[in-house]
Amino acid sequence: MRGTGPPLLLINPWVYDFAAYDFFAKPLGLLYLAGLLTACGYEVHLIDCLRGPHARGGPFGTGRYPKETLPTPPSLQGIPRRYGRYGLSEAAFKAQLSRVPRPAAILVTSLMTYWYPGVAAAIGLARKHFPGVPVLLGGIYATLCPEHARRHCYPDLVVTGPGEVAIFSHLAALGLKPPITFIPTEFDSLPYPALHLLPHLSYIPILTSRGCPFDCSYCAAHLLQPRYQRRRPLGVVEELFYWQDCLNLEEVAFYDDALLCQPESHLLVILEELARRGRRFRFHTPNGLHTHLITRDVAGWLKRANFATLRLGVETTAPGPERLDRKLQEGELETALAHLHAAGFQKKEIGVYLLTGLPHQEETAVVNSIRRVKEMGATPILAQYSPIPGTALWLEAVKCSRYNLESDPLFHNNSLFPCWPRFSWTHYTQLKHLAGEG
Ligand code: B12
Ligand code: SF4
Repeated sequence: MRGTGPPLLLINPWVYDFAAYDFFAKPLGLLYLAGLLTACGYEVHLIDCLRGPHARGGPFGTGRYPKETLPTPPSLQGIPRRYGRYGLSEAAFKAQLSRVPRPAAILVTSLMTYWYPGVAAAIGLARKHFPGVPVLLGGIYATLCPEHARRHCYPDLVVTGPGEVAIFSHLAALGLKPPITFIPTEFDSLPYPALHLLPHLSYIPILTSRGCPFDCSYCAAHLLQPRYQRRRPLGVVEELFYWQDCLNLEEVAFYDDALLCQPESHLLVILEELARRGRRFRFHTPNGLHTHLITRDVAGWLKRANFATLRLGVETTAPGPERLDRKLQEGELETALAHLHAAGFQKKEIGVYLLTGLPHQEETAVVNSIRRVKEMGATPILAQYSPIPGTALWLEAVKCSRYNLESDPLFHNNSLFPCWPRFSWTHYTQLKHLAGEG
């Protein structure tokens, strides 16, 4: 939909990394802004550097991004992996820029802190193509490392935190007032994210809540979304119907940090209403679910509603005070898995994220967790720890890292295992084999 207001160009930049895969990864924050700005009458254009269709398709609409190998940054020399740019070729990006009318402002999003070279590259090229157009940078990297973003990506402005209210004052300061004034105060009052702007979308990314009531020491959720807010469950159902009708999609990926909180008044209401109205979707929870909230009732509903990719957020199976998460007590994983099995889920359908690479974590603890998860009839999946500035664990991470974490977000890359002093790829490959991933 074209607005009559000032034209804006929104950009989802490339990923620069050793590895990246579209495992239900879409720029939902930027799409929320696109939906809102469109509703306020701006003329919104989007360039998604990670747009599909992907070269090699995976299950349920996931897939591999095209990759162009690039020289490994000097500070990461010696890593036996190919560094590169994932997504559109530079030529394709430039071609897209030339198809867009000169915008009044460029809005760039950012995700992982260590992907900032992709942000800097996209901003550099966009600036060259549209000299003099102001560039606003927001998103996760911008929020977690605003100073670094200013110094290394050269936007005109770094915007931190949720963008829905802030964006209007920044655009107004540039003289770009919206034709329609609408300041959303609640999550429920937001227009839908502009999913239709993504070409070749193969699944619906959806948020039913923002933020998380827990506070695990390695996690940045409370820095990014300080307020825990849930949507009206029936509003979520309407959105799912809307996108299924518009885009003819069945796959749905939940992006919530805390999807299972108070399930009787939230997720179960959504699933019951979908069942009542006879619509079929297939659900995926690439972000881990809170294991201790999986009751018999919840497990039954997850099965009936057709959840195909289940991921449980578990740091370690070891009990004790040294746990860093604040969300799982002894015996709770066993109970949750028993409910999931009783509901009919198979071992291969239940992925248990085990966090590896934490400060002071012994490899033997990971080995034990892998074995324990397998014994319990689930599939261990290794999730590598990425140190994040501002989190409770950050200072400890800085102290014990092999890298100078404070000097460059490139060192936050989870593939480096920056906080394991004796990390070796051979050991890690053995762990992956043990987990059955290798
Ligand atoms: C959903 C999610 C995923 C999804 C998909 C992510 C994607 N889009 O690609 C999946 C499950 C695939 C995923 C995977 C991973 N994730 Co993740 N993920 C998230 C999560 C929970 C939500 C992100 C999101 O979509 N939020 C919803 C939208 C609405 O919010 P938003 O993007 O922040 O946008 C708002 C603002 O930032 C702002 N904004 C955004 N853009 C712009 C632009 C402008 C101009 C302005 C003004 C404002 C603005 O306004 C938006 C609306 O309010 C965050 C935690 C969190 N709570 O944010 C972690 C998080 C981003 N993930 C993280 C990590 C570590 C990972 C993994 C490495 C996990 C692992 N160990 O294996 C992997 C790696 C992914 C990969 N592809 O390689 C870390 C980041 C670490 C870092 N160093 O940066 C986070 C912060 C979680 C944490 N540990 O604290 N993730
Ligand atoms: S429960 Fe999950 S989202 Fe919430 S603080 Fe802990 S790790 Fe972060």
